[in-house]
Amino acid sequence: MTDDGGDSDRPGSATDWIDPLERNWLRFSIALLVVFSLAVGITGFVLGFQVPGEHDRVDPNTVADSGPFSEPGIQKIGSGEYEVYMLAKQFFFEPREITVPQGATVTFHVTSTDVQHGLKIQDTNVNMQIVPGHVSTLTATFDEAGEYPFICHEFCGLAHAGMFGTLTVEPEGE
Ligand SMILES: [Cu+2]
Repeated sequence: MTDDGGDSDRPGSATDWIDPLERNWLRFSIALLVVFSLAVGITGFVLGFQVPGEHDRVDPNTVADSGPFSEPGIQKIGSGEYEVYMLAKQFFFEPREITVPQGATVTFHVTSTDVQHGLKIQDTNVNMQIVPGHVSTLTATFDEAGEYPFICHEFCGLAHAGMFGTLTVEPEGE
């Protein structure tokens, strides 16, 4: 057997034998990784964009029996600030009608008592998965009066299509 360790066709530098096109694609790929890592890092830790929180763990079998989820609905917690505790279950939201005044900042706490659901409130940043055992939390501000339909966007069974509701933002001064 011959020893091919001293291949005389290869120049000395470790990268010289890489095709220039391939080398440029490698550089491009590494640059993309750096850009994406920075984008994720900056949006997540500097701008505070976070996926819906999963910090609150609950028992889906008992969550509706006591605590805030036993009386789902909206509560005022400060000037212009509201909190909504909402249950998603086959096949409706509780509450399915929510009314807030214009300019209200609303924090939604949503959990499921059965299977996985979703909550998407049209024209807002509220779009989350509702996983049994977790409380999903997200805050939105409603500056424009009108009706904001919300739907379950995670197929949850036969009557999934009927799982919707409405958030109404009442104009100021009414
Ligand atoms: Cu559904």
